[in-house]
Amino acid sequence: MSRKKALKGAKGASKSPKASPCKDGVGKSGKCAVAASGGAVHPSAPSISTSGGFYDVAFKVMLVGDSGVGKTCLLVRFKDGAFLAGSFISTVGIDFRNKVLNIDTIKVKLQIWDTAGQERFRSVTHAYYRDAHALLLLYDVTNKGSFDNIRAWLTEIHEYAQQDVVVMLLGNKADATHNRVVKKEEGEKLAKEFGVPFMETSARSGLNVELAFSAAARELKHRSTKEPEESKFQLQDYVDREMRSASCCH
Ligand SMILES: Nc1nc2c(ncn2[C@@H]2O[C@H](COP(=O)(O)OP(=O)(O)O)[C@@H](O)[C@H]2O)c(=O)[nH]1
Ligand SMILES: [Mg+2]
Repeated sequence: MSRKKALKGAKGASKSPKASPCKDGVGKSGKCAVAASGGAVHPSAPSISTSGGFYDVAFKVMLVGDSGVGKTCLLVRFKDGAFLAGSFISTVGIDFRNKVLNIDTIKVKLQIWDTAGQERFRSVTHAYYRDAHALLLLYDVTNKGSFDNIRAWLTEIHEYAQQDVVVMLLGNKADATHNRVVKKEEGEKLAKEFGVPFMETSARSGLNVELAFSAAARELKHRSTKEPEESKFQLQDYVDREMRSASCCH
């Protein structure tokens, strides 16, 4: 029996954004038989490979935010568990990586799209918003400008993404205590104002990197499998609980 069949009875992500059906490994409902591997792709001609592992549901997650906030480093940390220091990893256009997470008994494949924040890539990025199930919006706690631009990013997301896209605000580079110019409370306040979950992360130390992606995956999985009578999964509550339990015991 295929992993897909194991999810028999799931309702489908009826509230999820409408992704194009399966053309790059993630279907409208988040479920698709094709597992694409990572690699640079051209917007109009995604490179497809079937070398990915088994999974039950798949979702598109996009990393967005100003250039230099650490989107690529966050993705590399999550995918490979490493930190790439220096500026030699600048993103050109759009790139993606896959990772399968075990959420409860379900295998959730995240197809994570790394974008370049530069103005010249914006029009390309916009086209991808529509298909995204989740957006991780980053700013850099050592760069006030990147924080100030979050409002503009949220406006843009509102304009181009699906209405029910999962959005999380991440204050990255939390390790850089000496250079910090944006307080954690400021991030919390802004997130509250826009009604999105928030956490600080560090691609350098690994702080909350797994949590950011797994919380998004959990929310998406919950949406795609829930029965109507099931209680709503509370993303921020989950994040707070996980952070409390991590800080209590390590
Ligand atoms: N201290 C610190 N530096 C980071 C972190 N994440 C990224 N950087 C650095 O910030 C710069 C930009 O990172 P990059 O991932 O290329 O940003 P992007 O343009 O958003 O993809 C690089 O020099 C990284 O080494 C982090 O969590 N902590
Ligand atoms: Mg980049």
